[in-house]
Order: sequence, then structure tokens, then C-alpha cells
Amino acid sequence: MIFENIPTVPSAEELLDKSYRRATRAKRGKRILDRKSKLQAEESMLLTAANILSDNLAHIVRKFPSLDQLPPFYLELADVMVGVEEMKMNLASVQWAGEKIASLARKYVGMMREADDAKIVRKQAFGRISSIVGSIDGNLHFLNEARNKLRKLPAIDEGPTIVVAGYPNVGKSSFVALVSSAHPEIASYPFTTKGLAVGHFTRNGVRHQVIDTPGLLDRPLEERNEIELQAITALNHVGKVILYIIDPSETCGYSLDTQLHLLDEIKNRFTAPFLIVANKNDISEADIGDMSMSTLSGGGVDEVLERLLEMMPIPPVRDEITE
Ligand SMILES: Nc1nc2c(ncn2[C@@H]2O[C@H](COP(=O)(O)OP(=O)(O)OP(=O)(O)O)[C@@H](O)[C@H]2O)c(=O)[nH]1
Ligand SMILES: [Mg+2]
Repeated sequence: MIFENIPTVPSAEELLDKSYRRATRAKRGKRILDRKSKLQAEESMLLTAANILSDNLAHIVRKFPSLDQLPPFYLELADVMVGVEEMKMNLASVQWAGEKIASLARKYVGMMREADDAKIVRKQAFGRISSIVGSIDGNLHFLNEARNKLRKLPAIDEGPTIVVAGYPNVGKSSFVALVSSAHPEIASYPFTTKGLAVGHFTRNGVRHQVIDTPGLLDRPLEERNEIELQAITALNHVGKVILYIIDPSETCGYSLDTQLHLLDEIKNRFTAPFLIVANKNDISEADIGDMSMSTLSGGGVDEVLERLLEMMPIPPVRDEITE
């Protein structure tokens, strides 16, 4: 997974605790006999605390993915989920704090050498540093939340991809489980699928992706919640073909009319070809859509998959371009 290596982002308090603990330990090791050793002890206390903080803050920034290099799909998803501009601003604040602490420490070490009492200067420095770290607590919190959301995103590549869409509870996950390596949760209530899940299968030596999405509801885009937006984004960027499943039996809990209305709405937004399949044909005989299947008995599922593969746009052959 692309974002899974972002470490937890500590809070301001955790950072300060850690650095002051280490600083105290640095001082404790020193034998304070005269003015010079007292100065050295205070100096090493300040530098230890400042180094730990500026290293930790720089590390946080470094471990976040460089957003400019993300594939468009991830960039849009990250934007939907956490806000890319906000993320950049929060990272910039953390970066700033790290640099500010390093330069403050240098300045206060200079002041210590001139001062009568190094300890007083060191305490002033700690006060300034604490308030800088305190001032970015909100930024750290934002980044930790962003990290927790981003790391749940599955790995999605640019290869041939089927996106499975439709109302909640129509059998999307059942289809994905039948044709791919994924084992999504299947249940008799809507909104079982909470995020994107990706399964794979290989055909003619080529790895294909099938993306299971949370059920979409027929609501204006602005009102859609985050889970739905993730699904829409997946549809938009990576779907080479879209399987839109409808449930004419209406046992999903939604009328056929509302299911078809959503289809109208999303069809206009995407360039990828749609295959409209009526599911649950074991309990409904409605003649609607391009094909029908039962993801319970498995009847018709192979045919649907074959049709989807036929609809898949053929990627340009490189040899034709270079020769
Ligand atoms: N009778 C019948 N029931 C089915 C069929 N396919 C799925 N179901 C049932 O429909 C329910 C929903 O199936 P899921 O695969 O979880 O549906 P989903 O579209 O992924 O649902 P969400 O993730 O909640 O959007 C489950 O109880 C399935 O057993 C089918 O072909 N026939
Ligand atoms: Mg599901």
C-alpha cells in the first residue's frame, strides 16, 4: 500500500516529554563542579532537547509522501479524504517549527556563554521551544488523522481495471469475491463495504484489478459522504470498464427506479464504458440491463466477466510507437 509506511505523528506533549526526558538524562551524566562544567551541562541539555525535536519534526515531514509525485488517482483520493492543500500547509508548519527550534537553540547557546547563570538562559530557551511545539499541536493532530485515513487506501495500479458500482446491497462484493482473489465482507444489510477493496485475477498472463466500492446512493455530489466520494473517485480515474449492478428484485431495499436514476447520474460523469447487469436473477426475472446473473448461484457470472474483458480498452502497443 502506497501510504502504509507513514509513521504515527506524535502530539506536541509527547514530543516535549520525550525531548525533555532525554535532555535531563544528558545533564545527569555530567559532574557539575565548576562554572565551566555547569555551562557544559546546560548547553548539552538544551542541544539534546532541540536536536531531538528538530530531528523528529523533520522526520515527520519526510515520511509523508511527496504529493506532487503521486499518480492522479491517489492525488484526487488524498484530496477527497484529507485535503491536499491543508496537508501541505500543516506539513509546512511542522517543517518551520523544526527549523525555528534549531536556530533558537544556537542563539541561546551563544547567550548562555555570556550569561551569569546558564541555567536561567536554558530555562528561557525551553520556554520558547515549548511554546513553538505547542503552537503546532493542531498541525500534528491534523497530520496524524490524515495518516490514519491514508494508510487504509489499498494499492491500485494503472493496469486493466473493472470498477464495480451500484446501490448498496445489490451484490457488488459478491461479484468481486466470485471473480477475484479478494474476500470482501458480504452481508444482507446495506453499507457493508466501507472503503475500496481491490481484488485481482490473471487473464492471458495479464493481471487485472477488480475494485469493490461502497454502495452509492442517489444524492447530489455535494452531499455525498467520504466513503462514497472515494468510490466515485475510483470510478473516475482508474475504471477502464464499469460494471453497474442493479437489483431488480429490490431485496436490496431500494426501488429499481432509484437504482436506475443513479445510473443516469453517474453515467454522464465518466468516460469509461458501462456494462449494466441485473443481479439476483434467481429471484427476479425482470428483463432489464445488458445481461443478467446471480452472484448467489454463480449463474451468468462468467459471461459477465467475459463481456467486461471484451469491453476493456486495449492499451497501445509500445512496439508500434517505437519502431
Ligand atoms: N438472492 C440473491 N441474493 C444475493 C445475490 N447476490 C448477493 N445476494 C445477497 O445480497 C446481499 C448483499 O450482497 P453484497 O455482495 O454484500 O452486496 P453489496 O452490493 O456489496 O453491498 P454493500 O457493500 O452494502 O453496498 C447478501 O445478503 C447476499 O447474499 C443473488 O444473486 N441472489
Ligand atoms: Mg459490498
